[in-house]
Amino acid sequence: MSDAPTLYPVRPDFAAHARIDHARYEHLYAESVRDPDAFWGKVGQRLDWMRAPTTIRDVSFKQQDFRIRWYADGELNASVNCLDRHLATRGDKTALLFEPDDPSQPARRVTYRELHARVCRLANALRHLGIGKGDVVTIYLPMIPEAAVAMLACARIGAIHSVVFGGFSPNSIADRVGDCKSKLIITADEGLRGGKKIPLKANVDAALKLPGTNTVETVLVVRHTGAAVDMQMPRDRWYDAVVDGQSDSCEPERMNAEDPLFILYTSGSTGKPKGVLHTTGGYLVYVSYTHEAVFDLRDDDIYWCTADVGWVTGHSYIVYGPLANGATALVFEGVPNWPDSSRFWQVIDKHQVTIFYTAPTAIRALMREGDAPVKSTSRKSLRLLGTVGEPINPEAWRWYHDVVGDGRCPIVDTWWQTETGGILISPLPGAIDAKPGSATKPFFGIQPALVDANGQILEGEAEGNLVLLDSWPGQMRSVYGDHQRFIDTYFKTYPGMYFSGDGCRRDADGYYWITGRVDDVINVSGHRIGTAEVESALVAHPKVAEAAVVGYPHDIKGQGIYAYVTLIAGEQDNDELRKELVAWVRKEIGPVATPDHLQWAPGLPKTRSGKIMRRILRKIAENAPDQLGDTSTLADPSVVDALVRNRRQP
Ligand code: 6R9
Repeated sequence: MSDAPTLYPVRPDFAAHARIDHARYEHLYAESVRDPDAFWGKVGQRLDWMRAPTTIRDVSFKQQDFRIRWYADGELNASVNCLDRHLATRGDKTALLFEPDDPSQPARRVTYRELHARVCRLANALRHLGIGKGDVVTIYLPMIPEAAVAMLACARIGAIHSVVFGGFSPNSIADRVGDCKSKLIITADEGLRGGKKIPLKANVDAALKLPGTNTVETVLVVRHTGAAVDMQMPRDRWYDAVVDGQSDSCEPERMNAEDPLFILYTSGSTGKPKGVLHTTGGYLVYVSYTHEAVFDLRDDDIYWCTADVGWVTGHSYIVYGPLANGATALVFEGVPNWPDSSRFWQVIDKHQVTIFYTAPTAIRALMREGDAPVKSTSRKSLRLLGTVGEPINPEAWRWYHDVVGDGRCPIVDTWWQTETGGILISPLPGAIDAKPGSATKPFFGIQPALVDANGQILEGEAEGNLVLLDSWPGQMRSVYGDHQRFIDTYFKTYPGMYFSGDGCRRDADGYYWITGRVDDVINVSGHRIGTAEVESALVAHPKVAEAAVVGYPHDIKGQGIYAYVTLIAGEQDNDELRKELVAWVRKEIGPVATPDHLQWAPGLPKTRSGKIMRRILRKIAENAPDQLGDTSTLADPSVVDALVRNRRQP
């Protein structure tokens, strides 16, 4: 691998037809930071406004007069921008192309006209059920077209949606429903993934027995697998029954640009997951523009993003960005390795996918299966590949490029976050030479900087913490119900700057290389898990006295979850209890948070003030006991020896 190229220049054949070439990128970037009002004013015109904005940018990251407002006097409706405005020109174009979990079941196409009608029917039904502007609707659905229908129906009537990933447990649903005081939940009887059934309705039932969830008046249930489920009348209603008979036109709510569009819960370094709040105008401008520019979108593209709508990638780059752009987006219910590890590539051939956007963890898992499952398919339709969710290691990047893309397709490695709404750092495929493992250069209007621990901005080649010096339209606006937490979490560490929580290096060419989280967030297969969440799940078990959780390098998942557990006095550790605790965390949070390794810890390394020294625990988990560093400030240095002796052997 040592002689493998480190630079993949823009392909001239790609650049020749690309929307943005190198010169145009440089020109537009300079303009976007010199005069953001003019730049974003112009970009904002890509949407249909009910009232065109006259103010574009109104931002201060300073504590005293903190505000983030974009297009603040504009009015629009997101569903109108994703649906109605396409009807005249693209009514019969496929909006959503649904590929079910089971490949023997037929794929389904939903045209823009049908999607519009389905969204209107559900929107009318929701209004009929008493849902209106500002109410919160929780969506807990599998990857089926109804997920997009539900999101857009909320947008149509000004309700705020909160999508909860189908892999979360009843406890996690209850936490999220309780936090945002949801009035209605849209779910399905069951989900399907890799041939396995996921009891979505039963999970909702269990969640609604938990305290704090009594705001929920109605549960709409999509009949998906046809499984028998408990229906508790009058709370539970079949989706079909309430939607059938509704009119397929629905007057859209006039929304202010800064009215909330959705909440999405994400893990941070402390406490419970926070409800990241995105608003309507700036978000939609930003996701539609980045989707078009980064993926060099053309009208005849078949675009496939493999994310789940339960994560921000599904919100921005399956639903809102692509549909605002009138694109055809593939919605895939299944998994990469079922019925076999050729599934992704078979789906690409079946639907003639041209743009494919997935996560490094999937690439690494499939790479491990060798080239044959890829080579048995054509993939000739592909013209562009993308990745998101975590740093991609150069080996996986090259395999993706050489084997999946046959050396023919550029790769866009897109860095962004739930909080950023859309892509902030990424190559534009016709403009920026790629380097495997680097997200390369900032998007228009994005001003990244690296700072040291004291907040000093580092110039030139440097490594530090990644901050953003100025706002962009897709930026989150608040933590739902706790605006101060928003300011404290993101703007206090380095006053006047947005702190991403990521570490990053900038090379001599000005390319950005994200090195991973520098806070107590673990990135497991591209899913963010707060160490504090796993710890509080563990200590909720009656036999656990204390727990400390860290991330460690994992070949496929990027990072794995390593839990150190101290039992209460008198409890005996054994393999059975270990399994029980792992299952307990799965049940408390969901399968995404399953610890990969659980080590018994008679004691945890703590400072004299009682703070757990995670630095040491991370080194032990990494199997690097020779790099523990200074342990002299520990209250009891001897606990470290015991942990080192009993550490995981890779
Ligand atoms: C979109 C999304 C955000 C965190 C982020 C960073 C990591 C995402 C990345 C990447 C390196 C990339 N991350 N994309 N790291 N290269 N291309 O994933 O949002 O779930 O909020 O995660 O993911 O650590 O801070 P989210």
